[in-house]
Amino acid sequence: MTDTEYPPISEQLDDLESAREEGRRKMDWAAQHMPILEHVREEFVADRPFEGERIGMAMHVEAKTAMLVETLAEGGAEVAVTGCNPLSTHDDVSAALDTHDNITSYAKRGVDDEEYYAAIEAVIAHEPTITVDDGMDLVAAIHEDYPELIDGIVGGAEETTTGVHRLRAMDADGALDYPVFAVNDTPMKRLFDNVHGTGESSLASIAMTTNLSWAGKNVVVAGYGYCGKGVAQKASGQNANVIVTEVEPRRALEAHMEGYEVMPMAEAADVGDVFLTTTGNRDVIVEEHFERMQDGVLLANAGHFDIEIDLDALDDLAVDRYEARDGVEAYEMADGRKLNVIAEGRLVNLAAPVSLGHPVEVMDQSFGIQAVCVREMLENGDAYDAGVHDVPDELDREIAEIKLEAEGVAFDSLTDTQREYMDSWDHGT
Ligand code: RBV
Repeated sequence: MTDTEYPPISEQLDDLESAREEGRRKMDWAAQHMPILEHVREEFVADRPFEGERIGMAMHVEAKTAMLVETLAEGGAEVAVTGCNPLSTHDDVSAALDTHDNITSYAKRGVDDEEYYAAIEAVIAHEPTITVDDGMDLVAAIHEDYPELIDGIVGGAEETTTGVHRLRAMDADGALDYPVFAVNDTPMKRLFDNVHGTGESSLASIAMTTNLSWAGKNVVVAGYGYCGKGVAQKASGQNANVIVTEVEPRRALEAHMEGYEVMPMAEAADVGDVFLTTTGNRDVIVEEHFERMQDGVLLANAGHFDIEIDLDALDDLAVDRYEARDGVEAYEMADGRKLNVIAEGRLVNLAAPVSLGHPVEVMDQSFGIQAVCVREMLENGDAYDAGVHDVPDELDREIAEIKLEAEGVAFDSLTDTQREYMDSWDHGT
């Protein structure tokens, strides 16, 4: 392994022993609710499929992610990991991971931009043969600054919608020089993590941060993709009145047909009590909207990057600004209205002080897919050209079947006659 200037977490904490203990306690809890990773881990411990490989990771370093990191390390890999958001790391978990012989963790909460990228460079200095990203920062840094490493990279896997979007743009430009699995897009990830995970954890984080109720509120959900659908569904389940904003006509219609009010943000700004962005795009809530909002509104973002709410414009409008509670910044307007921003407009389910990320069960699914994608890339890397690849359907099914078995849910299988019927085209009326 190469030495780097940026120190691992173990060299950055004062009370290392108690941090490690607490981190391990959090991981033990997560592990008890992650049957998929447990199953995959047993297989990896027996087969050691990653012997001699170096895996570089940039993810939200907390207890569930730690179980993925350990699972890969137990499969024989040397793993170097850092965060993918300056506020989502749990330092104690990072410290617990760093004790493992095969793992170096650089993740630390509250880093500034410079430290964030220095930690990414420290991971890259391990010269990974596989990358696992959440948001594509690792792939981007390797392509921009260390292209000489690309020849040695078998492939990668990407966790989130924003990362896959960036990768597809890069691929379309002919600029992506190794194969990457779009883990986000596979059913076992997208239909559960994006919908239920984002829905539950975003609302839980906002409720815990503010101690305010959902019932009776006008909740404006910007974007009706999988994340927006989950947020809308769960807010509705908490007795909020949900308003959806969209730019895509089919999605706007879908939201309308599913019983939500649909209107432009300029109108929603007048009536919303809580605003939650899930679009993945920038400038979703901007000055003209801030000017129309009611006193006391809550503003939060559940998209990967902190670009959806224009905080610079809000800051310019504000005559005063103060921390109203842990994780809540109040911006006071000239007319006395206060607009409350949660978690600095960063991914609210991971970046607020009380946030814990998605529930354990959904991350077990997402990370189960990650683990078998890494295995697939190493076993069959030659089959994948440079570019973005769908997760092979049999891997998605493999994870679904492990989960169903763990849940004790039995399901039917096709008879030979049914299979033959489905495969043929000559059965008419
Ligand atoms: N996510 N990770 C967690 N480790 O607690 N919670 C959510 C965690 C992932 C999720 O898969 C989503 O695609 C991504 O974070 C957004 O950065």
